[in-house]
Amino acid sequence: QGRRPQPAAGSAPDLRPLTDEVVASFGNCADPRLRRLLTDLVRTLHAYTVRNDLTPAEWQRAIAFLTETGHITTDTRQEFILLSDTLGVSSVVDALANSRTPDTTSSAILGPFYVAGPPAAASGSDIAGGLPGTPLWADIRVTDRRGAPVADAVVDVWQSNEDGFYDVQLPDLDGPVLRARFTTDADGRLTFWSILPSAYPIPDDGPVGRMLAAVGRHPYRAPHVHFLITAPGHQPLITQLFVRGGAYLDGAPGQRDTVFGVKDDLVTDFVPHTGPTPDGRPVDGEWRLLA
Ligand code: MBD
Ligand code: FE
Repeated sequence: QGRRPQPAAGSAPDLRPLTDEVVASFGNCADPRLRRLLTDLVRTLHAYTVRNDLTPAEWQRAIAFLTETGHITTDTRQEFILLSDTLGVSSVVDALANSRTPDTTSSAILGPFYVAGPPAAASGSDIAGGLPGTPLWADIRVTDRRGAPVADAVVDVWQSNEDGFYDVQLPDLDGPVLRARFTTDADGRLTFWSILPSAYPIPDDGPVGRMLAAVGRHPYRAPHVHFLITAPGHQPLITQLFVRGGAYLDGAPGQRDTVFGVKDDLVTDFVPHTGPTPDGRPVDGEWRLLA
């Protein structure tokens, strides 16, 4: 017989003493935040396990799933960020951190495809690197909370190509494309040429894709362009702009953006435009993003 009282045959054991013992084992932790987080994690995980009467086979399967999620796959990503995104945890963390500042453009989640230190590009240049797609002219102003222009803000931009792939997913490309670093001018402005983003499936050939398939969910994100904006004396802003009228912007649960990333004020007019272009380039069916 062990230290714990044995339950009557057939009834669920009382596991509270075990949970309490694990929690008490954190008693010497010098970092109060870590102690609190571990304590609540253990209580939550134990309660989850008990409530669902988890079997050893199920727990082994969960561990195998998480192990695979942590493995580096072809494009040097592991899938924990995708798992966090597709379970909505990234959006919860984002909302907790960023939903309490009024009068600002909403933030959005970072996603797995940001690469730190993208190549510097001059305002007005083309970031599409010759990739096919519908031409997009972006004209963007960065302002502070009172609407005053922010000069010398550093604006990192990244997006997928027409088929929904980011450059890091395309081994045949040499060098970064569809990602760049701009600096705003005295009016807080930056402009660039690109291509119109389209709806696209998040990588679904790994464990997260299997999870989505198992619950009957699609892997698509609403079409978007990512921005990370930093300026001295200002909080950084990580955000995305979504193409108004694009796919997966609304619908029933499970039919919208698969990472729960869309916020209404980030849905932006990408305006079809014909006529002379700002730099005189001949284009057919150009679109404009005025943000
Ligand atoms: C993406 O392109 C993305 O932006 C997010 C948040 C998750 C998966 C793929
Ligand atoms: Fe993205």
